[in-house]
Amino acid sequence: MLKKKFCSLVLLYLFSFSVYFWYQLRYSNVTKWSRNALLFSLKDSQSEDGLIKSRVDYRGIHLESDLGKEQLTKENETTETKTHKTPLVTEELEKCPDHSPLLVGPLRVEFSTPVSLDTVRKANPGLQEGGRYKPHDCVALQKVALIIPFRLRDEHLKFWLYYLHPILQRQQLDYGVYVINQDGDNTFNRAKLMNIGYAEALKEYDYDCFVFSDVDIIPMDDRNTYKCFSQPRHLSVSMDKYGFKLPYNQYFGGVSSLSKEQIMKINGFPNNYWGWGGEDDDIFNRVDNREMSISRPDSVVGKCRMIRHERDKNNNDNPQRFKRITHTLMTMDTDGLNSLEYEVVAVEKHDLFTKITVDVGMPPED
Ligand SMILES: [Mn+2]
Repeated sequence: MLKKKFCSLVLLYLFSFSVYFWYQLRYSNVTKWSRNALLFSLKDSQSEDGLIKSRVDYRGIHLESDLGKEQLTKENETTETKTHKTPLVTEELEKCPDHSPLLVGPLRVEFSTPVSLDTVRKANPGLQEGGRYKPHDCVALQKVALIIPFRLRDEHLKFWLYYLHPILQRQQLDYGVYVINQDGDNTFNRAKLMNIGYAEALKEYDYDCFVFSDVDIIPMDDRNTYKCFSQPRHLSVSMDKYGFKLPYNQYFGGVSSLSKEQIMKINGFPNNYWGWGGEDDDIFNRVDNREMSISRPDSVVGKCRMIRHERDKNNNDNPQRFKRITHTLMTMDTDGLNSLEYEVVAVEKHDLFTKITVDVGMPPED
């Protein structure tokens, strides 16, 4: 009898203990925390989009510092259900700030040791195919296409990619890199390649800003933002080649940026400057003729280096350039984007850039 009583007492005790234990397990904060953590980490590994991941991270940090633990659990729960219902874009990301907090200022730029594309790939894991990038924790203020007129300068292009990709990412731009490669070995036509880069990039994405850069110019300060301004911008203002100053006041060569609207206003660039020189002065005249001015960074932020090289084959001085630049006002409405003719030979999507090879034709004989 006594033994039976003892047995049921033990059973009762065991039962109540397990109920208590179950209750603890179900409702204690600590357990819930780790449960949520587990759920989120599962979701992270499932989601292809970086969006959810950063949102959850952000929430975690924000709530941890601002709210009590109880609210934290609550908030986490609402996020959990929200992300469950609409697994992708849940809430809109905020705009990136006017001045990126990621900038570091002056940079060391040198060309003595060659770099490999593999090195550049490893240093820039956030890039998408074709040399595309956008910040994952904020919405970029501008969508920038970087246009590089190109022919047979692979070594220079490696340096450009090596230095520019990290800079452009720190500048929090939504960007794509387009190498516009002139096919064949006829006379080079830089400005026409720039027109083609503009047209081809727009076929791919809704870019609102275009930065035109020579392949051999590297900025020495990441505060020199490769974006567009209220006026057309000249970015390579103090080059080592010219003793870190402008060669002349109207100089618009090297690296420049123009918004889509600014490019439309000037009918793009001239198509008939064959060979070296003059086309940048023609572009300056176009901007000037449309009552726009050139904006520039100061000479400290605007420092940049040019890779030294021999003059390319089939890019001799254009003897017509002096005469042509005196006629810009007469030619700009009929020579430009509205008269652009070319043929795309190949489009290659590389990891670090999009290469578009084009047939630009030949200079007219006269
Ligand atoms: Mn050069």
